[in-house]
Amino acid sequence: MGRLPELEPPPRVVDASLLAAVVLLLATGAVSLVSGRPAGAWVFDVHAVAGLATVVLLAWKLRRVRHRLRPGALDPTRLVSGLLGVVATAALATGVWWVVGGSLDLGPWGLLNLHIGLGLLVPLLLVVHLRQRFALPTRRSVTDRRNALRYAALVGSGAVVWRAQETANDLFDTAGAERRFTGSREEGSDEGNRFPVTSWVADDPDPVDRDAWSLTVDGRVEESFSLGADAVFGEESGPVGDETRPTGDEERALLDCTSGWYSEHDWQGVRVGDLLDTAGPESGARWVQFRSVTGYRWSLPLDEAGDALLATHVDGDPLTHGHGAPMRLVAPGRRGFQWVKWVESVRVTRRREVGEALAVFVSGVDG
Ligand SMILES: Nc1nc2c(c(=O)[nH]1)N[C@H]1C(S)=C(S)[C@@H](COP(=O)(O)O)O[C@H]1N2
Ligand SMILES: [Mo]
Repeated sequence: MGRLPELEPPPRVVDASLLAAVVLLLATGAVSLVSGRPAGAWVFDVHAVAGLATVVLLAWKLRRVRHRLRPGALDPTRLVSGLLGVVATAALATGVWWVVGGSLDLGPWGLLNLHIGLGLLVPLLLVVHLRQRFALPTRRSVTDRRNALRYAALVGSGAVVWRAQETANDLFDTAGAERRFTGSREEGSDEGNRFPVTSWVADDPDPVDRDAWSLTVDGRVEESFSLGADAVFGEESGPVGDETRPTGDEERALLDCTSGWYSEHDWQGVRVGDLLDTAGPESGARWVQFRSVTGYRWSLPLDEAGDALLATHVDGDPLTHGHGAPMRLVAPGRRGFQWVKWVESVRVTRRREVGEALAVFVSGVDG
């Protein structure tokens, strides 16, 4: 470790920095889950550099307190602290592991989901830990110029390691090298339905009977209407899975799932803008909500919704059930969880429904 101890700020400053780092990591982590456009790439960079700086902070902290965490010395308070140390270490390790190309098969979840889960556990344990042990840093240590310099060095080395990692990943051509700025890796682009099926939580409906299905457009519109399978797929349409081509529109778009993969395709279907033009939104209408047969739903701002597509086909092949047949939302620039599958309703609203964020998490749980 050599000169590292000289870099080490006083204990309470380290502790306060860890708290600040956790807040920053949680905030950037949360925002990163809904960022899918390159303009938001900095959020991922801040998350990564803060994570690397936290590795050093946590190492200092654990070295300082390790004597309190000996098995013989444990009481309930220290147990929480010890658990927090383990969970925080695991959260950092899984993040780093992902970046260098690691992966993990946990049934429906993967390494990135584990990283997110561990990251969400940290604040829960931290709240308990802080109630037991919180102490503010002294005023002097906060204004001490040496501490400011130590910080610059810490964040600076985080940034350097972050850059070096990109070079190393490229050099050794690891799975980590093909990451998008969101951290996601490519899977099955331009290969029709051959990309991962991701229905998180419990959304797993029976195949939707296309002939009994219809798409309803209603809400704050001049004229509501429904389209049956005939109108969407054409009169001579057979069962789902045939080669009938859609008569409508095409859009190239990239689906980027927060579990760590992305896939880019040409999607065919019905432009949402055309549906909205037909229905005629009332003045004051601002959102469009897309709802699945399962209750899963998400809203897009009215203007943006016009450019979205309700896809029936991918790369010319009819969507499979797993990918949302007969119809799924294609929302360019939005993260995968907003691409609602098995859509049966398009509703124009004035306000966004508060419960939809919750529905995304619990939809399908009741069967
Ligand atoms: N109804 C419904 N739509 C859904 C989901 C779901 O669980 N239920 N999962 C979402 C998530 S998290 C992603 S990444 C994409 C995945 O689409 P795919 O299964 O076609 O790859 O669908 C989204 N749409
Ligand atoms: Mo996802």
